Amino acid sequence: MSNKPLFEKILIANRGEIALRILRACREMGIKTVAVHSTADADSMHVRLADESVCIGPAPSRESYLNMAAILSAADITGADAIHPGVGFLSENATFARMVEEHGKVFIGPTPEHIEMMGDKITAKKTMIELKVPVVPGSEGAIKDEAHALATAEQIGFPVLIKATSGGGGKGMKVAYNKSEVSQAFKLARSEAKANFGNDEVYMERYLSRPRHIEVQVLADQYGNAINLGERDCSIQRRHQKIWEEAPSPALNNEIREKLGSIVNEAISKMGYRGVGTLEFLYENGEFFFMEMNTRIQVEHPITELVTGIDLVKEQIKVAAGQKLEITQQDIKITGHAIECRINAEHAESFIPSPGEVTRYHAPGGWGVRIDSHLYQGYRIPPHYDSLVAKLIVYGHDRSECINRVDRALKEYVIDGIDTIIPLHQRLAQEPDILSGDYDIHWLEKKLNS
Ligand code: MV4
Repeated sequence: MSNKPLFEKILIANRGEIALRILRACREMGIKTVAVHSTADADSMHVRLADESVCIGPAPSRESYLNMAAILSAADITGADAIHPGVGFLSENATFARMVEEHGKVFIGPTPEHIEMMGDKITAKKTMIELKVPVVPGSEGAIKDEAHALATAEQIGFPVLIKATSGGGGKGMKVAYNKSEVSQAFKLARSEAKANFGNDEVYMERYLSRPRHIEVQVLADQYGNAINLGERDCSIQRRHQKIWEEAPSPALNNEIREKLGSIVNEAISKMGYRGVGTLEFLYENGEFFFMEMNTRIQVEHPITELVTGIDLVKEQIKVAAGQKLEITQQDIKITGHAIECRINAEHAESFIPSPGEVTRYHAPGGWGVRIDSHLYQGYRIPPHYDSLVAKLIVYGHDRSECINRVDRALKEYVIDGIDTIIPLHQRLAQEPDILSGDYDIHWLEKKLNS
């Protein structure tokens, strides 16, 4: 075998369903696992199933899952040769990736340089322009002052959107519909950016009023081989939290999919990117505009796995170990349709978080149903973390079968003792606009307010 050996032991620097997802991939690859956990997660499923576990601190994330020194110590003590950061927490932290490398261990992700490059949204956009990826028309770089903001807005044309350079997730974003709103929007975006990211730099784009959020999954090795695994439509969201995701997007045809795919492959290969990644686009009136690139595995990765048959976490681990990608673009065939319903422990109407004990638990099953969840009967959901507690991921031979199966599986799902947003998903699976695929990024919020 010419390929490099895999890791012997991976430390999983995360919690909840994603820690379990990574653990399962490791087990199937014959790699030993180390779970790390806060005191609040001692009874967690990923801790129970891991070969070894280390408590890394108290409940607050800052002192545990974000505690770089504690995680590195846990890796040293257990002799782990690689660290998988999962999603959120330290997964896009270039400083952490660098520290892991300096410790002589492998960070399962891209290089710190690529994380940094994509973390700075102006640099990310400039990079994509050079690589011939279409971007939203906007300012060339940062907006320096109010006069610069006004001049740029008039050049771009209204409405315009001011965004934080270090942003993401919608924080530090302000729209201006006309000249008189520019200075206020600029000042607000600046102060929000400063408060949220410690960096008040902002830039400007033309504001797209009714786009879809379509993202492309990529996978690359360190030898310049880059492929894409098609797109996901993540337009059904609330307050920048995705709720329901689909693959493929109901809005695209094969011609436009392949055109976008080849642009993306070439860009990723030329960047020298290694690992899994996602390019986020806004799609409006048949046009794509690059927004941001995520340099991690994403929560919604399983829908891509179902329509391609490829285990993204295993591939991510293999390329991090320095292996050459064995899959080519010709091997990728998008077959059927997949939908992910994110089950949050929140009230389905008020969205008030609902931690506490799961008194009864029964997960759906049958053909085409996958559950990624760390829940079990008697588990106490701690109040300190993200409210995502399960993902219902459904496959169908076509979109219509997939939606009928989502509806059927939701009716089987029993989670008692806490509130979940299952009733919201039941509603979505019946909505005419969802059935026809006619929705954009504002659809859900409009629906909830009506
Ligand atoms: C935009 C946009 C409209 N026009 N950029 C939101 C989060 C950040 N990642 C980028 N976002 C947006 N950028 C232009 N030029 C609308 C959004 C946006 C959005 C994007 C994707 C998914 C949900 C969203 C909800 C509100 C606004």
